[in-house]
Amino acid sequence: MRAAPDPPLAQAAGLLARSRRGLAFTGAGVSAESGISTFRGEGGLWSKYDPVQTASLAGFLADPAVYWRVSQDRWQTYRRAEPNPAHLALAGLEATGHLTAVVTQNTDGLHRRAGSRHIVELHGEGGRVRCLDCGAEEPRAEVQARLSTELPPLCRRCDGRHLKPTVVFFGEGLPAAALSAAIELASSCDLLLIVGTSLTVSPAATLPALAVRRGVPVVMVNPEPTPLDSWADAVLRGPAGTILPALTRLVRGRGDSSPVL
Ligand code: BJW
Ligand code: ZN
Repeated sequence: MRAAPDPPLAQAAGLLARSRRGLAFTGAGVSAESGISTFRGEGGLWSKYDPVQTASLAGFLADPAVYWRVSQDRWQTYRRAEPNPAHLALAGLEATGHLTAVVTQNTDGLHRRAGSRHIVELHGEGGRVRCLDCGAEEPRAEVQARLSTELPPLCRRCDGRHLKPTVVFFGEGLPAAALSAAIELASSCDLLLIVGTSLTVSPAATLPALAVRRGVPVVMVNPEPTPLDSWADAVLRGPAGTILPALTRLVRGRGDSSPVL
């Protein structure tokens, strides 16, 4: 006899099955099972490196080489990483019409590689580098290739030391178009699926309130407690790579263990 599904999982599946404008909001935890470390918590990037030096505009301007030393390795990890079952499940839920978009704080590009189509990248994307002095842009891959001999890398146009990936640091504004798209989506969704974020960084962390205050159902997927758990209609405590495929199977009305995609 097949075991009855876990009640929060079944509840979340029911909510998702009924939604027509579901929105996923993701953070570093969705990529943890792809081998990319999160920022906070045990084993997180900032248990090893100072966030002021490696993720703030002030720290970067003070000494770009410190940032690039850390970023050199992290970029290699991004390049080697593959989308995991959580990314694939979200792409599948979009393809079947249960989600309309993914708003992500991640800069690793894995949602796109998994097949999600409507993606809003709130904290920019890691694939390009821009000179803060003259505005010249080049692909990250080209800058990465010269890091072994040039640290910090220098701008090819103005020779300046302030080449910075187009990811958003503390103290920088978010890309205006992405922020307004995210606000619009969070203000019009009929379900919010929050996955793998500690909800500690603003303004991203304020987006769920736009759904919560309209009484829209919230499903939380995270192995650890978050500040919004008490507002969630279903809290699914566990790794996204296990929970989201299981959720997808239930949404599709197949309570078995066949592959999601
Ligand atoms: C799993 C899992 C598994 C693990 N499955 N889950 C004081 C009060 C309030 C705000 C401020 C303040 N002082 C300053 C601010 C503003 C500041 C801010 O919010 N600071 C707070 C931290 C205090 N914000 C900013 O500066 C933002 N800009 C801004 O406000 O601009 C104003 C402005 C306007 C005009 C001109 C100038 C300024 C910018 C924020 C940029 C954030 N950038 C970073 C670095 C990007 C670099 C890169 O990607 O390379 O973005 S910081 C870092 O945190 C990164 C992330 O996107 C972001 C969010 O983290 P996330 O995704 O939640 O990850 P974690 O590690 O925190 O959590 C992972 C979660 O996954 C955990 O819950 C785990 O349990 C879970 N998990 N395994 C599912 N298998
Ligand atoms: Zn330049």
